[in-house]
Amino acid sequence: MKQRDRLRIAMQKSGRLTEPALELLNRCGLSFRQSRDKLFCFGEGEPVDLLLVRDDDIPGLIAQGVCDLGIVGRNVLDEFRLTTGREAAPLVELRPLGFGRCRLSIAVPQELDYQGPQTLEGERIATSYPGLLGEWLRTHAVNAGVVTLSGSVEIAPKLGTADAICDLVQSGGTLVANQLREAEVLLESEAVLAGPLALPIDERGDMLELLLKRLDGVIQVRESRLLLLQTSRSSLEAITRLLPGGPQPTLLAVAGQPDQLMLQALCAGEVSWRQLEEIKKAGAREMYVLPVEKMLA
Ligand code: PRT
Ligand code: ZN
Repeated sequence: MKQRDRLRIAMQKSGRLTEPALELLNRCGLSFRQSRDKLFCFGEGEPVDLLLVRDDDIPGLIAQGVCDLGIVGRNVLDEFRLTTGREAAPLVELRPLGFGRCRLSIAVPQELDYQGPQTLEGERIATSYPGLLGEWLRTHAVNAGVVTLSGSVEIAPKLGTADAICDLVQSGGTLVANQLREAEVLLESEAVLAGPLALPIDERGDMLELLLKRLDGVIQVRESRLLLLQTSRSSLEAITRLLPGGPQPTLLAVAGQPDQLMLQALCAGEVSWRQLEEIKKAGAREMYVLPVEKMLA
């Protein structure tokens, strides 16, 4: 691998993952100068640059060492891992990123009486994911024809080029619009940070380590809320039992009121009105739910 002192991240140029990926990198303190050809973006503060490409090219660019990291759907990464030979450098999922969620599913015509994997025996299944579908068919000992298409997979049954499809599903709206229904989920997907198995041994390795720490902080606080409230010592136990997740709360004394305490708790997820009302009933007052901006453990 060539020595380089700047980290290079490949991400989707324009598509579903572009905006959330850029926002995530910004939250990690990275900002970029957009270049005129818009393929390469120079990082302004930190030594991290971006390469904007089609999502399908991302795993290959990392495997070839052109980029050090990539932000890509697990579906694309796993398909690459299954369909490229052993000669390609092994890639790993460094972090799940919590956006771009969808699933890779087999869908069949609504009127078909689906009775499990064997229903697909001898049928033709259209997909852009021949690697993942092929693996699932082997695992379930089903002999089916795999029709590889690069797009518009969902209309294949109507056109008569396939009997079922294997495609990404999010809301399910596309399936309904094409008189199909989900029969099997092959993979739960989301955007991930992908990288090579081995870290580069130069400045990039140090930057990567720093970036992973920041990412962990950002991902953790994205869902975190800080709950503040006041309570009397006698209600403390009941209130603590109702606190939604997270580590032990911190207790602070209230000046001049020895019976009163301020409680501060980091909650792992959203705190609902229902939960707040329950905690209030148990004796809490002056409750605040605050978003967490940054966290460094
Ligand atoms: O140009 P480029 O090749 O980069 O873009 P692309 O068209 O291949 O990718 P894009 O932007 O459509 O998707 C990028 C990634 O987003 C995918 O690889 C997935 O990891 C993720 N993702 C999340 C999705 C969806 N949700 C999704 N719903 N990718 C595609 N879809 C499509 C799906 O193929 C189907 O046609 O949306 C339709 C289904 O959606 P529902 O909501 O009707 O079920
Ligand atoms: Zn693509």
